[in-house]
Amino acid sequence: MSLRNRSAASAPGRPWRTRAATALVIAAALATTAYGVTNVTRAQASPRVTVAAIDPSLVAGRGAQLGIVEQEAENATTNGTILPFDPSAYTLSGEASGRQAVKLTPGQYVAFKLTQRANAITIRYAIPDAPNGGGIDAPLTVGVDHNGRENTHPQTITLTSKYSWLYNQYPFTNDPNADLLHPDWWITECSCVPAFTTPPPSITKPFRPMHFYDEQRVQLHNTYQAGDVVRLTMPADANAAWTVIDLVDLQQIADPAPRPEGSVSVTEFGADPNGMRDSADAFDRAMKAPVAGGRSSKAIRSRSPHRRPTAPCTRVSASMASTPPMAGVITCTCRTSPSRATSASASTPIR
Ligand SMILES: [Ca+2]
Repeated sequence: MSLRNRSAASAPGRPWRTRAATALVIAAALATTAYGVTNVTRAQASPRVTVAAIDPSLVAGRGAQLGIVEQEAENATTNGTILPFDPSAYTLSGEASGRQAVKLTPGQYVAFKLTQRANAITIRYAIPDAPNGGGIDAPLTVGVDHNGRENTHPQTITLTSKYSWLYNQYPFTNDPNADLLHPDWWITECSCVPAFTTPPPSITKPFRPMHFYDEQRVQLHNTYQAGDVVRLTMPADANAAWTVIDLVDLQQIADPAPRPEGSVSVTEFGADPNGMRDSADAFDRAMKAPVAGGRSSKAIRSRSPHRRPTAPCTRVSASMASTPPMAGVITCTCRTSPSRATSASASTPIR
């Protein structure tokens, strides 16, 4: 805008300098907020849906349609700290979608306004590692602002860093206190080969922390509508020093699929329907059932009346559905003739 236009655009009695100064103050305030000041509530004027942190219009028609609405935490409402944009390696921002995230301390929250109905949420988060590696568990409260009431039906979930946090050089380690795994490798930190450098360079520990984020899926108490607000709060008495929220995926998940007649359920073999306990042995026991002439063999015969197995199942596999409530899927491959194999699957919800 030229000076002339600036003058013309100014309101009577309010020179453009004043307006410009006001704009600068507002811009400065926004910039301060955007680049991370704690205890400043960042209000979400309107929910901003993105795909991998970019405008959905830029990827329209590309990729699978998963029925997921994604919002970045840095665009949501929060009284935590918005981590500044930073693409640097080995930083929480650098590994975050959009290279930004929200850092909460105990008592702080980040809140996402729904743009369409949803009954489930996937949370991408990071929490600190244990001092000597191995991860920690920490709580996070998931509630919904609904019908004018804040944080209705809160449920406290357990986040974990047991499956995140790697350090050092390939093939990496979970030990933040480890020395260089390959001191005879050239590294960028000193632009040298430490083992062949005199005096030896000082290497900061933990060396190259990475792989900070994990995800957790949560089924909400109800189906909520556009305008309702999903609020993630770090409990005031949380044991972790901080919790970083990168993004959430909101979705309306279907009811559990009906259990196929004659199928087996992995829960009958001890699988944990909440996904909190290792259920691998239960899946193994369920998969062995067809070989032992169990009910899933009947299912295969009933589903394939013209492909009656002439021999027991020779190979089985199992998988979990990607959305809650998780469904265990058992797939058996049976030989129907010496030269031909067919497959059948038994799928059942395990909630
Ligand atoms: Ca993010």
